[in-house]
Amino acid sequence: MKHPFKQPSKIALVISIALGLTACQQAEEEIITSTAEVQNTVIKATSTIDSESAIKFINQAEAELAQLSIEGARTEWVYSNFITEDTAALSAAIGEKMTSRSVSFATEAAKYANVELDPVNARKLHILRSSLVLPAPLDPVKNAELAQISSELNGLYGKGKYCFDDGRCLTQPELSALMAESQDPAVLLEAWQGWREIAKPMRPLFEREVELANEGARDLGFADLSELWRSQYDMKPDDFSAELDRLWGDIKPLYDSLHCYVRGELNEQYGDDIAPKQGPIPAHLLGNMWAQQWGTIYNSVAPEDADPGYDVTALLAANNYDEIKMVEQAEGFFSSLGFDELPDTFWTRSLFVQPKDRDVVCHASAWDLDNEDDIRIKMCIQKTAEDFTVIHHELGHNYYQRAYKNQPHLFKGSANDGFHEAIGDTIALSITPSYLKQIGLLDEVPDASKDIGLLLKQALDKIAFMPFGLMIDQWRWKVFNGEISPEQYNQAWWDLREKYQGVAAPIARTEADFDPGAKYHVPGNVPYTRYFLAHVLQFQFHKSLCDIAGNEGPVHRCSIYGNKEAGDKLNQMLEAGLSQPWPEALNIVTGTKSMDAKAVLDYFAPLQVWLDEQNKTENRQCGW
Ligand code: X8Z
Ligand code: ZN
Repeated sequence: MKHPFKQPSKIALVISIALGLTACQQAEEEIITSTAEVQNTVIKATSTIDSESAIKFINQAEAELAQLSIEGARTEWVYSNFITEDTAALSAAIGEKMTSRSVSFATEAAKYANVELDPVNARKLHILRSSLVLPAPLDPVKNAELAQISSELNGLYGKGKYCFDDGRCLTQPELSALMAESQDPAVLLEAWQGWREIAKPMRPLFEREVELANEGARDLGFADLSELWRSQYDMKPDDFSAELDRLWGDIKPLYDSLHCYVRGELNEQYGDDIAPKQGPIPAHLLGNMWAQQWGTIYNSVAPEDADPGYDVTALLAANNYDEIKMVEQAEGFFSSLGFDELPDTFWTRSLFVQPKDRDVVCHASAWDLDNEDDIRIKMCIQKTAEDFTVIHHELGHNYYQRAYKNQPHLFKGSANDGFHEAIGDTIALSITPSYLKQIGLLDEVPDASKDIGLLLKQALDKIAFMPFGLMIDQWRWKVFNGEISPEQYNQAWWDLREKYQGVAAPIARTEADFDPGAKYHVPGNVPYTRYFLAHVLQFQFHKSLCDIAGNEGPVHRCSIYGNKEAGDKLNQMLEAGLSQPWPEALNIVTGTKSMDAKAVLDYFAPLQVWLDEQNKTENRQCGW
């Protein structure tokens, strides 16, 4: 659901940029500026290009960013919690300021590119230069226009609702709940189509946003915004793209087997007219507004003989879990690993329940308001298994933020943005039956014969997500570099949805639609590849932490709950923040410096065998 890592309000979007931090985190979006005086000083002071002036510039920029990040975070927090014309204007104003300062620092940083510096300052310089995700052109009029557009796009998403004929107007989380619960294809189709209406007015704004941000990226010496986004991974941009292809190539056979199985089951449930046996799966039948995670249709596709027979949503209800109790339980997991409890202000300042009386950005996010201890989440929690996992996801951001709080400001971030997204998910992989029993939610741990059901449930969320996690930025990068023109936005979107996910729009779409805008991270300008990376990394982390915890059984049954050694190791990586290239951070927990899909494939190996057997027995023709 929601993002932000800080989530993304517009400001955040604009700024996160600057610091390379992760999208979901508020704090990361930095800010800059405060007085015109300071701004001028920075530029003038650096007219001599030597290491001494470079270091002086870096220190000055870092100090200013640290100061401004707090102003920006507060403004964005208020905007996302109270979307009105006034808070939108404040958000646009701070976005404009932050972007102008970030761009100024990035421009200045480029001048020192050839100066020899110690590794710490060289890294800080690179961060200053390449961490923007929405760079504005140097022209202040264009900067103001970009800030305005970015704010407006966020507002359109946050305020989005669809009204049914009977007068019920549903917000995004409410429509998502409907998509997860209903099995009536007509209702699913209406919710699917209705939500996408909110995105139509975004199209001209998005088009102009791309134009301006591309110009900003070029002003900074990048070919386009795609190159800038891909330059944030301690490797050459094209090598990063190749790395993604490599990882996806390893995972695709498992995805294909899952796709084949699910398509066959849906065909049995809905029949040939609604869910054909061949070709891409209609996107409204997968239990999720974007067909990105399919766990909510588990009951429809579960194996009769291996269903573990429990459902976390039902267990939460049966045990009277409300939104706060869900968050407390997630906090308890981190505490069991040795992390300090969340501060009182987390509980008093976070948003856990969707307010009835105002528009808020409901997409879940985690925030760090003061770069120290004022960490919070903002989430319209639904009392479901899915949101129980998302709570762990968000807290992962908060614990990361707090762990790196003693780093210099420019290193207050994750090793790369995929790391920020992976921490809470790693913890959530430990929500196993034995953990549920330990915390009193489950009476009996299902025996090993039920493992296929458990693995299938997990794969419906994790494996189904992977091509989606990849395709969003495959689309955006092509939009940024001009391979996809505005006249092709929607068609190209669906071409990629089909290519990667094997899903199709359930009704004809045209260029009057702007379906990418119906996904939070597009109007929010939050890079999305981070989630694909996180889905690989979390399995590597889980496996390594389970090894540290002395796990000897199958890794899908391992829970690191209560293991301080695993917690310690994890904390070491979190504390390092962005201070080292990500392979070094990865090495701390896993003892390896490369991302590798093997941990994913090993985890799901028994499922892959089972899926292939099922598909063979049913004589299914896989592929689309
Ligand atoms: O946006 C998020 C998080 C906040 S960073 C809730 N996620 C993505 C999404 O909802 O699309 C987590 C998984 C993918
Ligand atoms: Zn996140």
